[in-house]
Amino acid sequence: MFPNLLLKRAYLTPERTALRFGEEAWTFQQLYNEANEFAEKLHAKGIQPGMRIAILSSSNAELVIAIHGCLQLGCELVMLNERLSEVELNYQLHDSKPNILLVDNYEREINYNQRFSFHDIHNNKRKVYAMERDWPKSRTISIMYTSGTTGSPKGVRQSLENHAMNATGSALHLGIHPDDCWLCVVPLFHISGFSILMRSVLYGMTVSLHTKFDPEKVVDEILEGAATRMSLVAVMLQRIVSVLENRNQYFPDSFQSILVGGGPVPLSYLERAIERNIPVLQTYGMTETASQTTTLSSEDAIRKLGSSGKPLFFADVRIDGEEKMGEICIKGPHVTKGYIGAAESKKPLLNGWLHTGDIGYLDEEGYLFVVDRRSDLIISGGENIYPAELEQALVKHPAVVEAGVTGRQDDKWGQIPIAFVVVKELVSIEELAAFMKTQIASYKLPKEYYFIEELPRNGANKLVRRELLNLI
Ligand code: S0N
Ligand code: AMP
Ligand code: MG
Ligand code: MG
Ligand code: MG
Repeated sequence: MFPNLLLKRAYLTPERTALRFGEEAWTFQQLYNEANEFAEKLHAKGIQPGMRIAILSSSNAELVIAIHGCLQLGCELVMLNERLSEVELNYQLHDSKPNILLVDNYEREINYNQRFSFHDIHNNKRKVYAMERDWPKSRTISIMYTSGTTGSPKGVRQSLENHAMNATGSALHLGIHPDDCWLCVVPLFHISGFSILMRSVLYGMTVSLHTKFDPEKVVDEILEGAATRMSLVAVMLQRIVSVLENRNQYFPDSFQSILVGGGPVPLSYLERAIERNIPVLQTYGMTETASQTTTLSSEDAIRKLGSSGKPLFFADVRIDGEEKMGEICIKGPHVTKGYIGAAESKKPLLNGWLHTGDIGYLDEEGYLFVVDRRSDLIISGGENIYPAELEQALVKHPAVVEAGVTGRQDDKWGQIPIAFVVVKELVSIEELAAFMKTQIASYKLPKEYYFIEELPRNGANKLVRRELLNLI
């Protein structure tokens, strides 16, 4: 058993600031009180411990209270990506079958038979529930969907042990200071953001939460000395560095570190960041590992530029294959125990190791270099796009017989998806694009379409996506 995280934290450091959002702030005691109230009101709606709750919300204080409220009641969370299309969200709801769906506002275009807004819950009466002082380590805290090579996203379970051991390994690596404040501009529905909330309750650390990523605001807050840590993807780092360059400013020495991950980080971004006194630490992590697995240390930041560092204390990494370079495999208490829904029977581990599909190598000193991503995965601005998902959506159009999608390098997003279609009747690009808009989140939409005679296939008749770009 582990302690009830927020209860324990509110007992240890009740007066410390837990959360800042806009002009408002909450101590850990206040956060606990509001979370407990939310839990009682949920309970009065008939929600019982052990139930599953899906949440669709942008990052705001109400979401943080709702997350902790659901956890206090003993429920598990399905964190929905608010950028997804209705079709994609319906798939995840159908797959996870939550007892209720919570939304931050009524305008959300998503229906569910048991749907409540945060407001509905706040307006409800209270009903006392049996608060648990200890939580089983194996308890599922969160479920996040991550796409697979087959095209259907899988719901990944992140247990209490996964989160707690990850946050502990992170702290052993980065160190913690009582005055630390972690700026959260990455989404709470991704593990990049959710892990910040977990670190906060385990460390007694303040989170400064922003709804929208605004690099100017981020720089202002850091120059005021109001935040000491942050998590970013490469695109966001680039925007922050550009602001500093334009204003000819530098990060203050009091700022501790930025974790940069979620996809490859161009060396030039890292160099420009260091130039602006930004302590950047490249990190390699994923949904299946409740965030970080390896992270560079500040003392190695320059000497090992481009490396994602060494495994955190409890984590282990090995390279599978005959050569120096091969598939990155991960072991440790932060690795998921498995999936839910349609993917429930899929075993995440092979002989105790998570096979990531990512390609990399460990140098002679044991530092990880991630060289290539898992098969065919396109990462645009830190968001994953699986070609198979777009291909399946494209062929749903009556004119499309076959489709192939691949990624192309892009200065703005890192990579962008490009679509190739074989059609049986005349159809315009505009029509295809409009159709795709009804199926797929806008950040995933193909940026270009090409009509081709046939898809490049190998001897086994399998689509060879990397040959698609040669066709244009
Ligand atoms: C980069 C972000 C902030 C861009 O969003 P922005 O600028 O706010 O855009 P919007 O105003 O919302 O939309 C404007 C138009 O741009 C399109 N768009 C938005 N995002 C993208 C995108 N990524 N790619 C392509 N287009 C995009 C919109 O669709 C809109 O277009 P129209 O008008 O046509 O609709 C935003 O994308 C963002 O927040 N990205 C980061 C997401 C993230 O956190 N990813 C990480 C996921 N991975 C993990 O969590 C595992 C790794 C991990 O844990 C980690 C990662 C990083 C750091 C630390 C860790 C850790 O281990 O702790
Ligand atoms: P997600 O599936 O959203 O959890 O994202 C995890 C994936 O992002 C990994 O499997 C990698 O493909 C990629 N990724 C994460 N960190 C890095 C990194 N430091 N360098 C390169 N790719 C990364
Ligand atoms: Mg994924
Ligand atoms: Mg996004
Ligand atoms: Mg069709």
